[in-house]
Amino acid sequence: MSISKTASSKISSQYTIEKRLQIEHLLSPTPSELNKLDPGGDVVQGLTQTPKTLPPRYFYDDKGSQLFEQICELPEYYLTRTETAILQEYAGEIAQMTGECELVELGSGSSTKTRILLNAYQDMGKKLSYVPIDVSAGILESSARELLVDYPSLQVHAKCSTYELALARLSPTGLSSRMICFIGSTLGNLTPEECDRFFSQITNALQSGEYLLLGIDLAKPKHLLDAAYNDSCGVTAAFNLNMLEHLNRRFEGNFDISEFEHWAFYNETQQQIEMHLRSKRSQTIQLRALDLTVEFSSGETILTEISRKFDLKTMQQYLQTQGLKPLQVWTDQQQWFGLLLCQMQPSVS
Ligand code: AVJ
Repeated sequence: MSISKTASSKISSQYTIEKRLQIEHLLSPTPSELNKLDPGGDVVQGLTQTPKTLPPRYFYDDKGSQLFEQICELPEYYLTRTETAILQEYAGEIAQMTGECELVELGSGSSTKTRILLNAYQDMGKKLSYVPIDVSAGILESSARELLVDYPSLQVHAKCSTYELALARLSPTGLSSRMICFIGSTLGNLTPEECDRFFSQITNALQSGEYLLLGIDLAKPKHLLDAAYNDSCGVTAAFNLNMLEHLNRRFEGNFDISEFEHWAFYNETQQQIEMHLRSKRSQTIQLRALDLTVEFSSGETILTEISRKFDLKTMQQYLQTQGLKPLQVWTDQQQWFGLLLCQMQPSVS
């Protein structure tokens, strides 16, 4: 019977999970070592400048990653749903175009969308090798284990790391090619300057002929964007405020999250969502591990995230200037989200 067969093959694959799983910690998981490797210099820098800012990667402790998963399910947050639908429709085409390749995913989170790609490569009888990269150790390990149960031939080499560190440390792939997947429009979190730096890290990590799969959120009417970042259940607000709890734990801080509020809006001129935490009153906070004292005036804000909204044509031209040739662009009927497959060009020297 096919049901019991599937069940028994899942059970037997459990024994091979440890053999097929490798987890590398490039960010130290223990706080004492963390101070050496990850001193929070970016936090000090962001909180001592005017206006104050914090890097969006501090959203993603284990709780923040869970809150983000909840955001993806919100009716107002169309991004995940739309990109998933595009992937479902075109994953076969993507696998067809690249042939066998190792999938490297930046910001893998729950790896839910990645399954669509893995299915496509599996259906074509290709070898499956996956390198998930995420700053949240909890979600990285639990998703890797779930994948290994469901894909009995999959090899996973996970890296708990920032993108920068992981890209600089990619080991050579055993497969014919490699595709870096940067989906979910995380690119939107980068300023244009950070974007240039990021693409030079990508193109350094890729060999000529290898691939980048890029998912980007597209510009659209303001009311849709404002709603997507101000959901009626308050999940986005909780996600934003959780960054302060994460900093409290990580750097011995004393932020009181009831003294801050979520504030997000679409800046049409800059074509970006700007998400802030606003201080409800004047207050002083401390981050003892960073030896940092920060004064807030009433109403003062911390910019925690920008989320840029792109244009497909401009993005293709930009990628070309970065040495990445757009091979194919896919979008949904409403043109809300875009997926681009690019190929690393030989370097002209
Ligand atoms: C994961 C960066 C794509 O910008 O939409 C969701 C994060 N912030 N709601 C985004 C986020 C607020 C998300 N990205």
